[in-house]
Amino acid sequence: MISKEKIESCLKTKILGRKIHYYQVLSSTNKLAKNLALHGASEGTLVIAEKQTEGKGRLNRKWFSPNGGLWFSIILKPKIKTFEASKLTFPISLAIAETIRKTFNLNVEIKWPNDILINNRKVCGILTESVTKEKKLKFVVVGIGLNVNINLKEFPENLRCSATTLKEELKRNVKLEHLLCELLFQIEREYELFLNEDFRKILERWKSFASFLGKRIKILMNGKLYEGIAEDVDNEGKLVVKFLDGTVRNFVAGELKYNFI
Ligand code: BT5
Repeated sequence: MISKEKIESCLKTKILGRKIHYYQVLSSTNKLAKNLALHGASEGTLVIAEKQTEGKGRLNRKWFSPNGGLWFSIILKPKIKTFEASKLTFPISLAIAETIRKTFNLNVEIKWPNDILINNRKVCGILTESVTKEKKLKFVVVGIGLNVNINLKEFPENLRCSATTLKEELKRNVKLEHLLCELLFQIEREYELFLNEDFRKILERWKSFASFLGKRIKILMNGKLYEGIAEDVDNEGKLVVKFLDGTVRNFVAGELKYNFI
């Protein structure tokens, strides 16, 4: 069980998690966080659930969220242009990857745009949802799903080959509250840098986790499959792909695959 008191006592942040909404069971932390933000919840508000019954991925996909994981959402209110909100996944995924590497000494990778992988298997997903009013960015809900103390055999069969958990990798359980506090601390740090610093500097560090760069990749976008070399991620966060005929295209979104045979 996650203890709200334990979270409060290990928090080192200034704004993230200073207001906590804790639930044993919730449909989706992102859904509730969005609702709270629409009703005026402050920046940094954290929604966390032990278990989600309708955990959401991107494009209405489902996120498997049983007991033992960290399923949480944070409300952010960055003073940035609406089109820049999609860049937020970069400081967030960088903070998560850095925390996992530093805390557990695990070899972690980031797969564009928003997956955290260990040994080529997904351990964490991020869902960023922006709400705008009259074209202005009102708030962003960042939802993070991290597989922690879960055995792989509890996963639905179709995910067992593509997913992993920290417990599977470390062969032990991890203290959820401590890990959450560390994650929030790093996320806040990277978020502040994102607001005050050149995005390119964050991207540079992000790229050190991006082992797909330079590799042969396939990318599925709007039902169409493209194949080429992942050349770079540009300063807008778009994936630059060089096709076999030499032409280059920048992708805003899509499903990336690499390390295939
Ligand atoms: C994501 O979507 O990776 C974003 C996941 C965000 C989940 C968090 S949990 C807290 C917050 N509240 C929510 O309701 N959501 C957020 P996407 O890139 O679309 O990946 C979804 C795909 O990952 C699914 O279609 C499955 O193939 C796979 N998947 C589902 N559950 C998984 C899990 N627990 N671990 C690894 N892979 C999973």
